[in-house]
Amino acid sequence: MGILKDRFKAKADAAAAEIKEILKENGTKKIGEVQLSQIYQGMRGMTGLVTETSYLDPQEGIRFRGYSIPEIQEKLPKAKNGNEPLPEGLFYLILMGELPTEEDVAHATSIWQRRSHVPNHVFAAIDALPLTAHPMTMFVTGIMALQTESNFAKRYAQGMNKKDYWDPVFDDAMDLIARLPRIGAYIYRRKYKNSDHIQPNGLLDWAGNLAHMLGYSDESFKELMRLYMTIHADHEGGNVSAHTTHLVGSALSDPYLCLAAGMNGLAGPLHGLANQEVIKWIFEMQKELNTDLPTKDQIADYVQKTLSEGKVVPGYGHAVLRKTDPRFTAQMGFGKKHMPDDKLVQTVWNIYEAVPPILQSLGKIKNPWPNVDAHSGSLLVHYGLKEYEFYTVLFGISRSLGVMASLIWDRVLSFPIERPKSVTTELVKRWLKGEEVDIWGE
Ligand code: AMX
Repeated sequence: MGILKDRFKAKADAAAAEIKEILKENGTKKIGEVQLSQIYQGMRGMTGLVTETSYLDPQEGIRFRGYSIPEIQEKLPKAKNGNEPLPEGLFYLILMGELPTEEDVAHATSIWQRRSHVPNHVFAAIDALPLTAHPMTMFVTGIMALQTESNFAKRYAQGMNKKDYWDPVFDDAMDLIARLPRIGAYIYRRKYKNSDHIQPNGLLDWAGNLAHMLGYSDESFKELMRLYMTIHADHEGGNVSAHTTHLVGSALSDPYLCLAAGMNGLAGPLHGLANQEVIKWIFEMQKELNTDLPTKDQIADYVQKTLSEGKVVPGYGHAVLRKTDPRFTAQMGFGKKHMPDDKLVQTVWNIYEAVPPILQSLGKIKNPWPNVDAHSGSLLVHYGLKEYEFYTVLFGISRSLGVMASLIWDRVLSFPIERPKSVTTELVKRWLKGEEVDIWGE
């Protein structure tokens, strides 16, 4: 652990000095204007955050420290005999800002293997919920129960120097990431497999072990988990799960409290829950049309029906992206390689042809193209993981990599408590009339 932490601190000190210099010279420069409509409409297009780990280009999609999805697929180390990137490598890349060696990735794997023990009271807390509880409710409960283990909370209570905050945050982040696969798999086996739990295999990589504990021994399912955990990890800082984790962290809430908060945001249907909504929507379409391979015309009619009922087409659209999500394309590549004849996967591809022109024709949707969630469920169903309510937990385990890496950076850079100004419509009306009002909160 020491090596990674020391290396990180050296990088962070250099970055902090550089930022200080940038701000000294340029701190008063304007980076944009805020229009009245933006504060009513989700602050879309308003730059308000610094997130070091990744940047989302509206046309190209996500870049992790400058590397696109095809690039990380090529450059990140793989498991022995595997072809997909190991999420340990992605974590190293976004945390450290440079590509890891095979050795760096093996080191991260061994840290997470060593730190993966989940105390019994966490399982007891999950068990206290009825089986009918949503898996995301169980997941957040598990994370909250695990908060008893927070190094940051303990050291803060003892009294610590501000300069040291990042150190226990780093440890908490590593502990949390190490333990989440066990918690996720426990929830899955409890809810869907009669609590027939599978003990971790201490020799497997992080995502491979998750696959094993879920109960899927197929090598290509392990590969899917590696790809899945890598591509869902981070999507710059403004999305609901990342922004929430960052916001809560700015109050110096410990990483467990922050991640639980972020995961509650991920559980919303416009964000991470969309992956379950996509498969639910396709299953309902198959049932209604009485076929497991609807034609493109049938799909088009079904989309029109969904829209006429005032619902969104799940898996399509994005607040920032304006092209097909490269995370969708990466999963399509996996499907073409491992299961090209799967009818559900083919249906996802047919939906990809049918939906964009319809959404485009409405004229109001800024991005008619598929996002990550349009594809993920179909690959899981192929291996037998049909219990779609569980899907967002998988997204959450992966997302922990990005939001925890960012939280470590937030603390090492001493970002202050986040507190944007808000106004009332009453104040806006008075401002529009030309009255002297404190609209800027200065
Ligand atoms: N189906 C139907 N209508 C859609 C739509 C879709 N897939 N995507 C956007 N719209 C509608 C919006 O609801 C909005 O309608 P309104 O003006 O009547 O309120 C209008 O088009 C304009 O929206 P927008 O500016 O294009 O999108 P946004 O930035 O407000 O929202 C998102 C982005 C993702 C919430 C939206 O596209 C959506 O609801 N998609 C479906 C849910 C989904 O797939 N979410 C997952 C996103 C990825 C992730 O976080 N995991």
